[in-house]
Amino acid sequence: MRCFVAIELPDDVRAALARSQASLRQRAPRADLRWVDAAGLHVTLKFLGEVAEDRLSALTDALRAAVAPHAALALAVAGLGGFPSLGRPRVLWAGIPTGVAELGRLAAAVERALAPLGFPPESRPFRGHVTIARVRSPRGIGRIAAAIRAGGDVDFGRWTATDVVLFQSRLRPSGAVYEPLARFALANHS
Ligand code: 2AM
Repeated sequence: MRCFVAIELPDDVRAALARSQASLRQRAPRADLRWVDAAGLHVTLKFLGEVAEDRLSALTDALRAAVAPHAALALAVAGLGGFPSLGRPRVLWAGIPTGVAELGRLAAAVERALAPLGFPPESRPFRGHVTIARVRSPRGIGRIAAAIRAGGDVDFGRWTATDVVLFQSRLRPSGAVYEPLARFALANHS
């Protein structure tokens, strides 16, 4: 099964992001984007790819141990941008301006714990973000970029993340559907 490790967003943050997606879509109706369904918006910590079912218990044990020493995370989502750039984006994202260092340490701990299980570390540095759309082709992207630039630094809200989730990603013709397989509590000290 195809899996990844992520932090879920609370309903109000997902709703604020969904409003922003709808407004961008309205301003650039011809843009060739695949919008991430609001229910599936998340902060990826580590993409695992294919995981054999008989490796799941080793994986969950390693994740539980890696996550447990880290404190609950005060996070915020604000601002929109594009990877690799807003001028020529492949992905549109919402940023994480608060809790970046802690989130990076958590992602690094997850990577270290999973490397011995055969999940290779990323070559690129971790940049916490919420993917809101994937670009299919550059058609109409200029208007999206202009709308994002004109919109300024939109605030989508803040919350304290108390756990990390192992998700299964099922690829459907209508887009990926994400199902939580296991949750790992962050420590409740601050
Ligand atoms: P993203 O948010 O940066 O796009 C589930 O597919 C999650 O895993 C996505 O949110 C995606 O992160 C992340 N991911 C990282 N590498 C991936 C890859 N090679 N294929 C699919 N998803 C990947």
